[in-house]
Amino acid sequence: MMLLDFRSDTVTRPSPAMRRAMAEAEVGDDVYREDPTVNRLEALAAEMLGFERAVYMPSGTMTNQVAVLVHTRRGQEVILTEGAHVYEYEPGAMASLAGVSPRFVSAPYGAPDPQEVRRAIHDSPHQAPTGLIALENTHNSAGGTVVPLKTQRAVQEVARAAGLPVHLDGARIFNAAVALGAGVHEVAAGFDTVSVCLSKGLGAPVGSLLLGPAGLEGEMRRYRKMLGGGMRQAGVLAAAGLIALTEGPKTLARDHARARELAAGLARLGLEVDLKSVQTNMVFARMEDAPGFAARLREAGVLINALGPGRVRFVTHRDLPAGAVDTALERVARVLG
Ligand code: TLP
Repeated sequence: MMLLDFRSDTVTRPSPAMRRAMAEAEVGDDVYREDPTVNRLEALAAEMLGFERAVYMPSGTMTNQVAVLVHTRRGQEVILTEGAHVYEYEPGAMASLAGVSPRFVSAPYGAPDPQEVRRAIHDSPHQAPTGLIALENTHNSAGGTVVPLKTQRAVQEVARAAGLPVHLDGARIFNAAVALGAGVHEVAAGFDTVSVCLSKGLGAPVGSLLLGPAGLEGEMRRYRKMLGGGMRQAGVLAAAGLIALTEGPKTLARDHARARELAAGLARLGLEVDLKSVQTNMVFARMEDAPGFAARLREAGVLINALGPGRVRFVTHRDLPAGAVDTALERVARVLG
């Protein structure tokens, strides 16, 4: 029986073209800025996303945390949307590395009310001062939902008025752009820094980029080195990243269509799926014993993740074989008895 892996789009393996590019990559010592392939990847990403600079790092956790480090001082607060990856799934890094705490605002489908963001800003001697505001697009724990550009702009205006920087966790910014029918530079516009992952739906084996202004580049590189992300001959990885950046976005619309099909099928089988939240490549279902269901489904040949006790997540991606959605639905039906 062929296992179908819906746990995440991070499970994708490098394509044959990536493997070839990796084998043939021109390399140098990237800590000296001498890796030509990394330099090309950073220049291309900066151009595509409309930023002065991009810095290549091993993971989206590192790009997010370096952003927190460059924007904040110890003791400050970071305003985040509820469920934000930068706090919920980055093992306490914000507190432990930057010494900052989160202040959550509610965010239906990942989009906060800009006025609530404004009210969450602190600037008094009695409270932790706000140092940063961050959005996430697409918003993972809200369902892989797309934050409208209008909401992003309104939050950016609130931030500007208060003199605060705004970061975007754009791990899946290309999924957001495809779903919005917008250019990726439009989704990235107006933020001080943006984190973009190459190793999710775009298919690279490793790597993320932190985009920002030239004035922050030195700090971004210093914190990357401090956290152990100075990678030397990283061109072997960046070569796959270049293909991910140029070719990867082309298959995302298909991933989204498959997620919609899967969601409709799961709903037909009686699972509690909020179809309105199925906007990109994720499908969440609520249930009583999520870990138990995930374990039984694994026995039947479908891998998924339980996110907490009451929710499971299915993620579609480029490495799912033809017919994967139908087969997965058959196996789910069998498990449901
Ligand atoms: N998310 C992973 C898990 O950590 C949940 C996944 O399988 O979805 N931002 C967002 C919005 C993410 O979803 C992720 C990864 C990251 C940042 C971190 O990226 P990595 O895994 O490269 O550190």
